[in-house]
Amino acid sequence: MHALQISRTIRIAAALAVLLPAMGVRVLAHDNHASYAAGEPGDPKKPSREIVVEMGDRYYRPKQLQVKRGEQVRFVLRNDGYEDHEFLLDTTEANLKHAEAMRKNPGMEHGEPNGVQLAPKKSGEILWKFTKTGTFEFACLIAGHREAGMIGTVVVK
Ligand SMILES: [Cu+2]
Repeated sequence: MHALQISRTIRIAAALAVLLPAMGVRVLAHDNHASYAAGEPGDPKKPSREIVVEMGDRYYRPKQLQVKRGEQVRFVLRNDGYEDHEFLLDTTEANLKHAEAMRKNPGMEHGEPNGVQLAPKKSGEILWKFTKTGTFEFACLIAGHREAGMIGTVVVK
């Protein structure tokens, strides 16, 4: 493709990325979430196990978790760092794809039930039901953070 066409395509994609979510449409990096790889959003009426994950500047604690298939988990996330951080629960492939989309579109916001972004000293929750066995990943996809160690795993047995 011609360089001018490429830059035009990127501009159109960026404009759509801003407009479509406002209309309630999932686009770009989010269209691969039609069914969530790591399970499904939890049901607040059902019991859940609480797991507290502390987020600091470029780390999670704990960074390795084990759950049983079918288990519902209430993740309580606390950002104890001095920077914004996020927690996105997915497969490694999906997180890498998502990170790439964020590099192209800095400031991109997430509205997915499998993730939360937190300002310093804030906390948040995710209610998640693990319906599939396997190894999943939680990561912070703000540029450079995952690479610097903001990554952890959930093993579902
Ligand atoms: Cu981070």
